This record gives sequence, structure tokens and C-alpha cells, in this order.
Amino acid sequence: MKTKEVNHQSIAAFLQRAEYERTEVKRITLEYPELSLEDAYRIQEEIVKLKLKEGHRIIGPKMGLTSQAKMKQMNVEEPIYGYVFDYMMIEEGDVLSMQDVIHPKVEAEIAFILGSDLEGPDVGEEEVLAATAYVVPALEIIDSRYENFQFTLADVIADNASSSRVVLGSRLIKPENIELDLVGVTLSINGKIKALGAGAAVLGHPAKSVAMLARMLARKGEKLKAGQIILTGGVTEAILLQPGDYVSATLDQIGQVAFCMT
Ligand code: 0L1
Ligand code: MG
Repeated sequence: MKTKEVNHQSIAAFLQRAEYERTEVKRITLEYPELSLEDAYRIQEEIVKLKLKEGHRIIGPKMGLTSQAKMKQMNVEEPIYGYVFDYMMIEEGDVLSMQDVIHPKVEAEIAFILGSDLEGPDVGEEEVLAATAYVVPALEIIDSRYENFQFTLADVIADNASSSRVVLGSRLIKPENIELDLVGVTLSINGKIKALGAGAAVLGHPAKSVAMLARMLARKGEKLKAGQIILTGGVTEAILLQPGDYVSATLDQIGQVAFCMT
């Protein structure tokens, strides 16, 4: 049987429409069962191009599937990346309307703000920490464009790693003297703790996640740039959101971050 040819641009436009129209769609691997990860990243690149053409700005690439639990669930050995854009940013303490999203989930993360570029196939944890100006508490709202939040690895890569919204805490903390792997994190909804974890849930240390991202980008001749804000991956599991939810996360020594669903 002949494999169906992949038109990266038209699949990118299809997923982009689903995001903007807030409609869930059938996962693309139902139509393209043999979609490779390379093709999936090419579709993601087309989505990035479309958004840049519309005038949106990249805040930074982000890492996803960085916890052992998520990697096991998806049967993968390597995390994935996607891109966060300016229109996805929500001010700390602000609201997100359920009408602007499909079936959002939230996860607590540690974000890195880079003070200098990170480039090349050998970037390691120490280099990342030296290049980091600040760390900041973050809530990532992921919102798969696929029906029932169900997908294969290729599907989710093509769908810009479910990127939807990000809330950053207002306190910028220098990473020196903080053992980021030992930072305790709680994620609460309406004042009740729903999930918790420690920084080590992110590939053993969140700086390792940034290092891996730099190495993954190096494969296609790209780098992490000074000023970019990098989401390192969920410390906690992702929790499904409901209208009226007040969402807050507390990260030991780093601070708090919160927003409201309406
Ligand atoms: O940021 C993330 O970890 C999202 C990765 C994609 C998987 C998902 O949507 O759960
Ligand atoms: Mg995430």
C-alpha cells in the first residue's frame, strides 16, 4: 500500500485553524498512520512560520514530556519541544476565559530566563546555569487540539507540543545558591493542593532540560537566545481546568504564580 504523501503546510494550517477556532479535531495520524517524527517537526515548523508571518513573536522554545511518568506513558526516551508565542502570555493574577481554549490542563513549571545564548551539541547543565539570568515560577496551560486530548507522539509534536498559554510569576530569582532539583512545588486549585513534586521530576534537574533543548536545536543548526524564556517541563502532573478555577503554584525559594479561569 502506498503511504499517503504529507503536505506539511496544509496540516499546519489545519492545526492552526483548530487552535484559533477552538475546535478539537481528529488526530492527524488517523489519516497519516506512518507520520515520522521528522515530518511532525516539519509540520510544527510550518506552524511557527505561520505565526511569525501573522506578526507574533517567539517568547522561547519549551520542553515537554520531561517527566519519567509522561515519557513512559508515551513510550518515548526523549522529551519533545514546541514554541511559546507572545499572544500566549497571560499576566500574573489575570484571567483566562474557557471560551478562548478547548479543554485546558495546567502544570507547574520552573522557567529559565537566559542572559546569554546557548549553542551547540555539547551544552551541559553547568553551561546552562552560567547562561541563566533568572528562574521564575510558571504555570503552563496545555490545550491539545486533538479530540479528548488523545494523540501519538508524532501528533503532539506536530501540534506544537499542546502549547496554549503561560503565566509567569512576577519575582525573578537568580539561580545561584538554589538547588533547583530539590525545589518543592505544589499546584493548587481553589486553595486545595491537587498535585505536587520536586524540580528533580524534570529530567533529574531542570537545567538538564534546557541543556537537552539546546542540543536538540543544535541538530537543526539553531540555538537558544539571550532573553528567551524557557519552560523546562511539568514538575507536577497536568490538571484539567474548569471555569471558575483559581489556580496557584508555590515553588520553594522561588515564589508563587496564579491566575483565574472564567
Ligand atoms: O508541556 C508539555 O509537557 C506538553 C507536552 C505535550 C503532552 C501533553 O499535551 O500532555
Ligand atoms: Mg509543559
